[in-house]
Amino acid sequence: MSGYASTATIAQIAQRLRGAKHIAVVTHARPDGDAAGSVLAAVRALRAVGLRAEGFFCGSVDPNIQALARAGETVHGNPPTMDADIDLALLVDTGSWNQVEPLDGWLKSMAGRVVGLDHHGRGDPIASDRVVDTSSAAATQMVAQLVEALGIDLSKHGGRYSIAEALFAGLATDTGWFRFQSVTPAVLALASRLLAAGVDHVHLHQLLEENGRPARLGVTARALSSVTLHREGRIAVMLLAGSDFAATGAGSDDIGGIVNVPLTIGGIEMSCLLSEQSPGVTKCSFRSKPAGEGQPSIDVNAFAAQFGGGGHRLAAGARIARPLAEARALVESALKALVLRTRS
Ligand SMILES: [Mn+2]
Repeated sequence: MSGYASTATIAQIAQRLRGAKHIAVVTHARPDGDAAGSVLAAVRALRAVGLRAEGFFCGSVDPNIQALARAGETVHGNPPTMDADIDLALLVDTGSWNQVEPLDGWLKSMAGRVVGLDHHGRGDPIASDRVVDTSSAAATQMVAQLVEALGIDLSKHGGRYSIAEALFAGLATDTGWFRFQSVTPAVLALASRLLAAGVDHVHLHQLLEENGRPARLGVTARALSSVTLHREGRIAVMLLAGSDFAATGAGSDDIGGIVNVPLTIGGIEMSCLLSEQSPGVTKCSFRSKPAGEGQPSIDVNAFAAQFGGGGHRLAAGARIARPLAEARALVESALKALVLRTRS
C-alpha cells in the first residue's frame, strides 16, 4: 500500500496511449458514475483521435450507469473476454488489486503495459506509469486533463453520449452533485466548461439519481427500520440481510445512496450500511459529515482500512468475508474504539 504515488505525468500517459495499437480502458468492478464516466470519456477521446479502444466493465453494472454508454462502447463479463491484440491497458478510478479482482489475472499478464489515473490515496502498483492525485474530486477531473493532452477541444464534444457528458457524470456523482468538501473552484470551473459544451445536467441527474426501481422503496424501508445508534447517537448502523433482499425483490444495485439517509439527521456524523452480498460476505458502506461548522469529519477511509477497504475521508467501503452478524460485531467493536472529538 505504501509508495502509491505518481510515477508519470498526464502528458507521458497521453504519449503512451498515442503509441498503442489497441487499448483496453478498465476500472474497478461494479463501476459507479465516476468509474464508468472515466472509462467512457477515455474511450470516446481515444477513438476521437483515431485510436482503437474499448471500455471493459466487470461485476454487476447498474442499468442506469450502463445507460451512459452507447452500444459497442463497452464490453461486459465477469471477467470480460479481452482481445489478444490489446497492447495497453488504461486503468482508471482505482489502483487496488482487491477492486479489480475479476481482471487480476489478465492485468498481471499485462505487467508493464498498464497506465493509470487514480484519485484514491491507497492502491497497488498495478499501473507502472500512473498519476495519483488525491486532490482531484473525481477521476474524471484527471481524465479531462488527459483528453486535453490528447489535443481534444472539449467544447466540441458536449452532446448526448459525448466526452463532456461522461466527464460530468463522474464529477457530479463523486462530489454528491457538488456538495462535498472536495468541490474546489477548479471542479466548478470544469463543470462550467462541460455545461457550456452542451451537457444536459438535468437529464443526467434524472438518469442517475431519480430512476430507481420500485423495489428500492421496500429495501430502503427495511434498512431504515434496522437503524441502531451508537456513541451517544453520533453513529448510525443499518443492516440488510439476504432475507431483506429476497422479501423486497431488491438486488445490490437497488441500495445505492441508502447509507446517506441517516446523515440527514442533525446529530448523526457517521452512517454505516452492512449488507449481506452472499452467505458469508458482507458489504460495508461508510459515510460521514463534519461534526459541526468548521469541525472535522470522522475519517471513514481510515475506518474502512481496518477491514481491508478504503475510499475517501467522507465515503468509503469494505468487503468483509464474514456472515452479516459477525461483520456487524466487528464493525460495532471498531466503532466503540473509534476516537471521537469532543463536541463543542
Ligand atoms: Mn472516483
